[in-house]
Amino acid sequence: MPGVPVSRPSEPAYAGAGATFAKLPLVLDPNDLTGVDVAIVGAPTDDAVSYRPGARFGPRAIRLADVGGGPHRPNMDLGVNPFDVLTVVDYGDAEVVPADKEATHRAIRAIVGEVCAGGAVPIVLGGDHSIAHPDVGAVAEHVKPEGVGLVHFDAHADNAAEVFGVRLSHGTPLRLLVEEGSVRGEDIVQVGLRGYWPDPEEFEWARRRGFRWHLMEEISERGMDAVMDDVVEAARPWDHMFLSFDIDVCDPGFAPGTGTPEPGGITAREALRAVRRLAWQVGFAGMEVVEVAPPYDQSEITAFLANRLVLEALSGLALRKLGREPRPERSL
Ligand SMILES: [Mn+2]
Repeated sequence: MPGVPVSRPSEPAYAGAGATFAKLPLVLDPNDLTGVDVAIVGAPTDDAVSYRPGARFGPRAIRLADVGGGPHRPNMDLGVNPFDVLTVVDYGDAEVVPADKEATHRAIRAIVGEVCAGGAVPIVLGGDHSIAHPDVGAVAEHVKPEGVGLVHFDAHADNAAEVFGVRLSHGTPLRLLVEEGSVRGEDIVQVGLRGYWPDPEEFEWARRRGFRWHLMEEISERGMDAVMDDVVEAARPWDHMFLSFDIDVCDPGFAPGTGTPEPGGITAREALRAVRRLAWQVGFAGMEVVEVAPPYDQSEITAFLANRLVLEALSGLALRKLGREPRPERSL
């Protein structure tokens, strides 16, 4: 097992000095990524938000939202313990520079690139959504000349040219990724959009570039499973998928701890099921969970949900690696 253990084996979740995800071993040296399947990486930055700050505290809160004592998590819906199947480590945080978005994004791009170069799949804990530009960009750079498609869960389309006149914002990462050629618009599928932002011109821009999106209204009409059928079908032909999960796609009742909440979103159950299914049926080359802002959280509701989204993703990837169907723990 690569890395340094951060706890004694019998410690419960609330004990111990180590604060890695699921008490996973800590790896800080890229040479120690050999043989690692998935590396958890923190991107603790919120300098690019347009409303309430606080997502810089997201990675720490997501790591600590844990009721188990370590990496033993048999998923009862899939019948797999991801940590038995995958070698997973916590690769620490990007070396962010407070108040310097450009330097912070360079650091995020570098650390995600290191994970990819080491042969591991990065799961990035945000951080505001501006980090999608460097983290998706790093994965896209790594898989070249193959392409990467993006499944993007969010209340907001994040496709604006600028927000309050600012180009490097948490509302612009998709525009930046498409314009620089990291992702083609036709390889982007968005889920859960709703509310009053962005403007029709931004949607028109996205339409012209072949973006597909499923409004929350469509989810209400057709149901989440039917919409996810379409998402899986759209993503399967891609060379690689990046799964971008903005926690504000969930209803603020399920995810109050976020900077720009938008009422009327998907439930925690729908979110967990969607991520589990995508990881299992499509697989991914990278993932991020962004916009968890602990200062607005209540009873760690949002942090726990984000933590479990990562566990569902790992469980789905593990089942995919085993190449078998789910074996749910049903009674007879
Ligand atoms: Mn977003």
